[in-house]
Amino acid sequence: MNPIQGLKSPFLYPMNTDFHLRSLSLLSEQLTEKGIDTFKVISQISTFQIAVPSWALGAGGTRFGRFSIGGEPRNLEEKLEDIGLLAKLTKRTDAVSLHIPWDIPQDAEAIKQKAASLGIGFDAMNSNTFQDYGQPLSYKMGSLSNSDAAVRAQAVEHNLQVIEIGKSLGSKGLTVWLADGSNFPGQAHIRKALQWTTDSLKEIYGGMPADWKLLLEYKPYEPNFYHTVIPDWGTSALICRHLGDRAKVLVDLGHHLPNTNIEQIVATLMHQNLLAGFHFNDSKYGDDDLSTGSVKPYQLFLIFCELIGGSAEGAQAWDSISWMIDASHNTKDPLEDLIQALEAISQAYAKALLIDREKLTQCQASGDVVGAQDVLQEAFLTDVRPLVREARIQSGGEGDPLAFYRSEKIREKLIAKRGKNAQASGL
Ligand SMILES: [Mn+2]
Repeated sequence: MNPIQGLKSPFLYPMNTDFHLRSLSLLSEQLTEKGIDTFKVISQISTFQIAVPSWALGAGGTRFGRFSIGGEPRNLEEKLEDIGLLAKLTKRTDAVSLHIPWDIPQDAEAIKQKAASLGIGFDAMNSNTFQDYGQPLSYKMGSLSNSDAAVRAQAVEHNLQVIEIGKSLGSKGLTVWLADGSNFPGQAHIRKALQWTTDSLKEIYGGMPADWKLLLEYKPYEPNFYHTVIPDWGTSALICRHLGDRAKVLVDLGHHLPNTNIEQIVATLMHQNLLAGFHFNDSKYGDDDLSTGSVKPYQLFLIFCELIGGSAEGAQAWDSISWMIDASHNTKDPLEDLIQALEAISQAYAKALLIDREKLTQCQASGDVVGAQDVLQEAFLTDVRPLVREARIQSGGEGDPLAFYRSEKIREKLIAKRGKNAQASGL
């Protein structure tokens, strides 16, 4: 019997319903034959939510220039409205990650209410000590690692303020990414810089409420090109060990040297219960901040293999991991790009859910290399789009969010409302 017979999807927007139901039906039959529960997979995809940062709604630009997209949000309220729209169409996001000082709420209670009315909560807060933004002392020579104790104190104080703002909004985490490092050999005392950073982070960690976590991001280079104080997951993990259980390592997919085995990093961190979460993006060379899944979808799939395996085997709880998109939009409409990214992440997750774990374990135990690769490929090559679509529809989202966005001319409407040269704060 067709396991999805009788299932009627309440499409909000006209699309090829018949095609969708036939695809879903066929896929469901194939999965049932493999012993996979289609409904369970759909419900797992449905509950998976990825936060969107407040800086992702406008055109990012590069150091060579910035090209306006038009109709970009002009303030925090409009950023929330854009994320609210994404939430409504995709049902894959339910939280915003705020960047301070770019998005300091003037009236925290009003912002909290506005977000709630749009179905949005507040994910981890992001502090910023990588630029001078009107504060008394400059971060040109570093912030938490600065050789001047007064600068370090100022940077610590900023982070403590970010925690206070986050508390007023209901956030439960602080993400710290440092640009600290040096451009030339001899410029910085490498050991002292690491110690100062650790000491500064201890003060920040001590200022967090007991139910908060600290997400410590690493990056090998840029904006500093000779040395970065927290260049890799290992250094981040070392510092976290000095801070406490609620400090964990944040993996930004673009923050690795080319060809780094990121799925191995994920597995290792989970093994130590040290994985804080993700900043999803994709890259060809470095911190390109391209749309997730646009360049290396197989890598993203392999990362989810480790995540699902690690959580199923009890290495680290799935719910303890934070999910966020961190991409920059230079050529695409940010909302269209975010729709694509949310879709790509959902697909990678869905494919990884289809892996025959038992068979994979057998292959690993018996040294069947060909078989192991085949197990992974079998899952990866499955077209899971009907599952992702059905999950979205069942949650009340659009069957085809991108088509809806385009046919409803949403960008044109935003330009009419906000103007052609509207610009988001901080970009
Ligand atoms: Mn990041």
